[in-house]
Amino acid sequence: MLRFSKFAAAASVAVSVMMGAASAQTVLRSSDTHPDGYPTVEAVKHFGELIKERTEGRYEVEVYHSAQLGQEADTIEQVRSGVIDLNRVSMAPWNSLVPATLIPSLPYLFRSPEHARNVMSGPIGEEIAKGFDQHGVVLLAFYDGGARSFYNSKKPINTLEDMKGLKFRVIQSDVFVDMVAALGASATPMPYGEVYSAIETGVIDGAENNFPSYESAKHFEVAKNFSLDEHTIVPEVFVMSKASWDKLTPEDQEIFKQAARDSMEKQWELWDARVAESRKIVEAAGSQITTPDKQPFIDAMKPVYDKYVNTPELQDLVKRIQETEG
Ligand code: GTR
Repeated sequence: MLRFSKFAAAASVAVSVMMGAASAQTVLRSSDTHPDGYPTVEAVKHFGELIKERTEGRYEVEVYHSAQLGQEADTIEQVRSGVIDLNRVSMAPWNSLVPATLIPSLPYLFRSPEHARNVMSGPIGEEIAKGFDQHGVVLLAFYDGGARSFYNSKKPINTLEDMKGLKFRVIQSDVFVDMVAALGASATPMPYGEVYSAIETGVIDGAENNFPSYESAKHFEVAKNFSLDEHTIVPEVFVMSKASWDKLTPEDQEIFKQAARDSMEKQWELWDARVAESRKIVEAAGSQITTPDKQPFIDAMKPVYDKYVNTPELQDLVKRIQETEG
């Protein structure tokens, strides 16, 4: 199999290698910020195995995990411009580009991870996926991003009051900045890869994420107070560059779509197992998990909804999500 250095990877799109006389093999490059073994990385690898099998070896995928190709904001630009073929990132960094992605990023919108899965894998997910088309990518699948909660190095959070004055790193999205402000804390948008040292050196007091990220990025080593406020469930997105997509035959596009759907189910399975495993690891390492009453947090989010759910279309989308089972 063909392997690329980081530099070669950045310099070209898919590389075709002649395999024998008739068939060409194309290796598609995919980015992920998480380390090898993380559920999203494994789900994209599974997608790669499926397309390899279903195209009889004409396509395969090489996953560049651990942010080898850059931080999320950079890799989004790379996939949009066709420098890389595939990318798995959070939905939140798309908020300023694709307005409909703002809605699933809203705090306390989804009632549970199951609710989020039902919405994102159904007709509403398809509708939101269309919003990506005009930005140089095709949405292949939404994965489960789990519930995000706050953690910090200073003190346990038992009530909303405890949030006052703390400084949290957030994803580069205005909704996140406003959400943290509405809770009485302050937000510093920053790339994921810088969070550990920013907490360690006291530039920020903490961050917010799900158990698998808190564990795999080792943030638990520097921020032991984890409050299970579960303020938001942000779906993960798996996209393909439009430039690479357009090179596929309609038959291959169908194979890719189906493989992406199959990889979503695989990711759900891996996700559930990893959430439980990560929680065990951080608890064993001494993380203190508190469970604040969520109602005051939910009530505090009203200004965020007023600001972002500001058209009849978006209001209708929120309503339809709330009415979806789960
Ligand atoms: C994780 C997500 C990553 C990244 C990270 C972050 O939960 O899987 O794609 O967005 O959060 O907070 O930057």
